[in-house]
Amino acid sequence: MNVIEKLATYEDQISPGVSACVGCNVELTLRTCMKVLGPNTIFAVPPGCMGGVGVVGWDKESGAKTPVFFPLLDNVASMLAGIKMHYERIGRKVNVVAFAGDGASVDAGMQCLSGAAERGDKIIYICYDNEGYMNTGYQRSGSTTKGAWTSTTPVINGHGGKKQNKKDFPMIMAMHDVPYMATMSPAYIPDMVRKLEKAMAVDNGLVYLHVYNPCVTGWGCKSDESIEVARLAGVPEGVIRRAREILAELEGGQGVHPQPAQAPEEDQFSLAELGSRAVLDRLEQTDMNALSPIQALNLLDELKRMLEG
Ligand SMILES: Cc1ncc(C[n+]2csc(CCOP(=O)(O)OP(=O)(O)O)c2C)c(N)n1
Ligand code: SF4
Repeated sequence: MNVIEKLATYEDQISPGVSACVGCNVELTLRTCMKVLGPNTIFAVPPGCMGGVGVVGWDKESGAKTPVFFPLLDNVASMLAGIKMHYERIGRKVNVVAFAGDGASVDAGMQCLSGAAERGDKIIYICYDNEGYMNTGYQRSGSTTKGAWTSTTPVINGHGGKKQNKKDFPMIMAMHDVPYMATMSPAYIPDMVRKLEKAMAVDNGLVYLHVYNPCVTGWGCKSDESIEVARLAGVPEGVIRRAREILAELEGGQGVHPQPAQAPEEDQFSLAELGSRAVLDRLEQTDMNALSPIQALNLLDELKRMLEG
């Protein structure tokens, strides 16, 4: 059975009919994560889109089949750390999970998340990164990309946008020496499922999972482009290959072994480029003002022959 077939056998833990925008891939991510995490899970969703669309409940009815908390924007990790400690104390193994936006994670809740990571609290923290405070009107966050339009970083006639770089939060969390950190994308669901399974097996500290979730409404894409836009954020195959090698080395506990620097491909001249380089050298050596018309014509002919090889 492949990963997608296996996923289809898991029960949806989120109520049907939450009111996320049509095509919202954060909802897809949440449903996928909760399917894999399963019923033995307690989770928290702070204020933000997923809280706002009803996952934390409406009118005293729960929006999920497993217990769900609605913490503050800035105390998600510390609240869950307390819940996990309680279950550890009574000897019950349960997944304690955060599903929080980038505003709640990389900005407002960073202090308590950093503390939980450093203490080694055994929670799974999932940050859905839609690169802004979307639920309150698409304001910029520390995770918004440089140059991007948001309602607080307008772009007018091609100028403006966010001035600062995106905070590299997955790396910041990895530097906390957590036992497992991974990035995920709704465009690669089998990869997401494997990483969640790995996360559930960790029992010696905080797991941090960072999901890249384009926001169809805030980014102004069509609802049927949601996954395509997430896929466009991918990096070249060579980078992914090297990242896998580094990951395997880190997971093997041996540290990273830098590779000898390889000549960038641009340094490999093609024959045509060598020809044009010789042409450039020839032109540099020539004093154009000293040429008669016939000499100039002869030079043109010579350069043409050089380029033709
Ligand atoms: C301390 C605090 N400041 C502001 C708010 C108002 N607020 C509610 S939801 C939200 C946006 C959260 O953004 P993010 O965590 O990125 O989630 P998203 O809306 O993108 O899903 C804000 C600012 C709040 N609830 N608490
Ligand atoms: S605003 Fe964006 S993240 Fe929020 S529900 Fe709509 S599409 Fe999803």
